[in-house]
Amino acid sequence: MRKFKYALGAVALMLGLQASQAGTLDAVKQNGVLRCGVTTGFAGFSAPDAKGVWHGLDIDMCRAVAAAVFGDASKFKPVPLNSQQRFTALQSGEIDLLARNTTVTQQRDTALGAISAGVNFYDGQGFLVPRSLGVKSAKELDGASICMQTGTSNENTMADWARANNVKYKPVVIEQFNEVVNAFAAGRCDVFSTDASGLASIRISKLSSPDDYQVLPEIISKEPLGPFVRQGDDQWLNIVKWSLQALINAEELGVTSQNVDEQLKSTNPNVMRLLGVTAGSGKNMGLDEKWAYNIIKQVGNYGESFERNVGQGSPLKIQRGLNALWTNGGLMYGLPIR
Ligand SMILES: N[C@@H](CCC(=O)N[C@@H](CS)C(=O)NCC(=O)O)C(=O)O
Repeated sequence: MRKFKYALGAVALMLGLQASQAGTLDAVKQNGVLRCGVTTGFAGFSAPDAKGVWHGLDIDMCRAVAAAVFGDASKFKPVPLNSQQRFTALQSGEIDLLARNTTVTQQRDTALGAISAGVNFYDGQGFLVPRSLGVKSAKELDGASICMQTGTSNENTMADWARANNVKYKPVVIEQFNEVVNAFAAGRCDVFSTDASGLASIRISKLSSPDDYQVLPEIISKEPLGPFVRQGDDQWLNIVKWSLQALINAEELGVTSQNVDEQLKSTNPNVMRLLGVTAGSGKNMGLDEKWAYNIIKQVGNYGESFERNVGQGSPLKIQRGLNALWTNGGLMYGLPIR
């Protein structure tokens, strides 16, 4: 029994070491595809269309990294994961990148073998209720049953907020996304609580009559969502981090999927560095100098991706709000590529 336990420990340690070792870029290249952890299907962020092709703001993160690494945004494989499964999949090496409405928290960044590579959507936790409940504010939720998904930051945030506001509630916590949505739609709980982006997506894409539901005005937390990688591979962390920064910088500089070829002639030093006309940034990460050019040409800039997937060009119609560029009063601020 004891021997067995030691053997098990040794295997776990080996797996841990393997998972935390550097060399993700080489492994991804060798596989010929980026394995990207996404949701099980969450419209606007990561969901398959009728033909089985995945789209969304988070899918564009997978596509951007695939474009940076392979020069081909299509070279990624979506790996659907529910909230509970996502960090284990990253730790075990099943995925190379987690791009799935995941909140950056100190605990996740330190204790789970994962590390954040930036924020691609600033969000906050909110509440979705049927209009028939007749509730106008979260403060009126005393005694309500609240649906949430297992393994989300939403469970703890809800408990903290309820305690602070003297609201008693009954948590209904379910592991599978579709099951929790169905429980809510069937009235097995009064309220759905998760990130506001999630509520907008659920309301539009999962409920048969969206107008029968409303999102309450209270946002009770900060939920900065973004991509994560495994700890222990700084080169790979940089590739994911700077792929996101390239999307944001392109929007700041007015470089789009439509004008990127024209912009190759730009004399603006920032554009020249972004597009690899002035070399350096690619070599520093072990990538082709056209890494960011390929991202912008195939994925577009952050604003294009936002509008197409979750903004005005999408059914969700989410306002830019906190996700506007800093020059427009938002928090999106491209770290300098130089
Ligand atoms: N941002 C929160 C919540 C993210 C989350 O997992 N939300 C659920 C509820 S909307 C979800 O995306 N589920 C989709 C799935 O499991 O496939 C977190 O990081 O814990």
